Amino acid sequence: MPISDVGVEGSHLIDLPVVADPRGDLTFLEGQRHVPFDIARVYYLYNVPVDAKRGGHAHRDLQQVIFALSGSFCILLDDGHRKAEVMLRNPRVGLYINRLVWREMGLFSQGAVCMVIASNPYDEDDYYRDYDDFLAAARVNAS
Ligand code: T46
Repeated sequence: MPISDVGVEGSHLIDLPVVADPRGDLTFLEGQRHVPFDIARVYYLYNVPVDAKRGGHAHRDLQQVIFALSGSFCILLDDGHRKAEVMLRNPRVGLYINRLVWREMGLFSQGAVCMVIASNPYDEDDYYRDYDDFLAAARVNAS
């Protein structure tokens, strides 16, 4: 399971296995094996307009791995000190996002499908939706 750092606190790309077959490729993932947490939730974005912006928040505790199952989109990451832009377009490559990382998503291609594997159930109290609140928390965390 090769991984590559993207330059923002803890975030990295995860390369999943593929079982190639003339009938079509098969990729799989397991919690604590291919993603570094027990999987509590899966959700996906689809029917996304090409000019849509999603994200615009960070999480207090949640860890996620994001995949472009179809098409492509761009994710801007920000840990309060460093920023990185990652384009996802390969369904076997996921982006792990650690807790306390601000993210913004855009540049969705027509028909893009974004699947997210998450470490916790949905909890609105886990969100920082205000950038300044996030920055304050990220700086306390880093000190
Ligand atoms: C991220 C990107 C990729 C739920 O009720 N349950 C859920 O599991 C989720 C994820 C959302 N919701 C509700 C909460 C909001 O009323 O759906 C609405 C939109 O949720 P959110 O603002 O989280 O949507 P996105 O697409 O901006 O962000 C989501 C993830 O939350 C986020 O962590 O990285 O997808």
